[in-house]
Amino acid sequence: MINKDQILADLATKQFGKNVLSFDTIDSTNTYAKKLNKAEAPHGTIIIAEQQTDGRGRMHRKWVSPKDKNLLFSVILYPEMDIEKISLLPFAGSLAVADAIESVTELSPTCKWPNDVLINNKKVCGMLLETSSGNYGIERIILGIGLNVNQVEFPDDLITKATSLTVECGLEVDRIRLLQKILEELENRYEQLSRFSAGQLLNDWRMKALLFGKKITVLENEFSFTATAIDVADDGSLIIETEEGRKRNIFAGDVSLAYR
Ligand code: BT5
Repeated sequence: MINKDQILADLATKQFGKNVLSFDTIDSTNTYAKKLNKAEAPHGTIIIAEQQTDGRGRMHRKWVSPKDKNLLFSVILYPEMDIEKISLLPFAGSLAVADAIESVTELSPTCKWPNDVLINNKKVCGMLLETSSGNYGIERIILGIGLNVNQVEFPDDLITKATSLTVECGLEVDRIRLLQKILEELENRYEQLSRFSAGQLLNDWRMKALLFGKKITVLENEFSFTATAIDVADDGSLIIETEEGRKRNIFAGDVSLAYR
């Protein structure tokens, strides 16, 4: 089981990952994180598990992952930034994961709006951000990350759309080193977002995004339509052009999206 000492050895962060709660089996690292107060789980705390019995995706979807193979963790954040920047945290997250993969392996991942990481057009990582509000707006964010690392077999319904690092590079990947790198990249991106204008982060994300100019299928309220992805706006929404030539912005909480 991945433990705290392994993670802390050589971890080059200030806060991220310095407090670790690690489990063999848990329902969901995000669900567990929600039950903790700030004293138990300060900013940068991570909850990590080898297996989840109720791993969650967005919009009540499931995240499935075999035991001992992948990375399943949540980072607890008490963000001191305004709401506009908070809504860009998925970009910080996916960029951090993509950069970490690139530096630990020879692979070249891409980012899919809003918060997936793909390799060869298959999903290798997904993120679930959950917020809780206090008297002064958003108080806490739980950033849940599921990354397929050393998984070789996939259930039938995922075979065509999911992959792992080991499938793509043919080697077993050191999960500890990768986790440390993700935490380091994530802390750097988090600081970049809180200190500087969001443009820098979005520009870096654009460089890793394959989407622009591509035809996509947008599923909105059970209604699907075809459009072309144009760009990501400063608020993190996706600018699309419909087949009728109308430009509009779509928001991550409202839609699902597939490449065509
Ligand atoms: C996500 O949702 O991609 C968010 C996944 C977040 C998982 C982490 S694990 C640690 C933390 N604790 C949790 O309980 N969750 C977080 P979404 O975009 O809705 O994608 C979900 C869809 O991805 C599913 O409906 C499947 O089609 C697909 N999927 C499920 N498991 C997968 C896997 N291991 N690899 C690739 N795709 C998967």
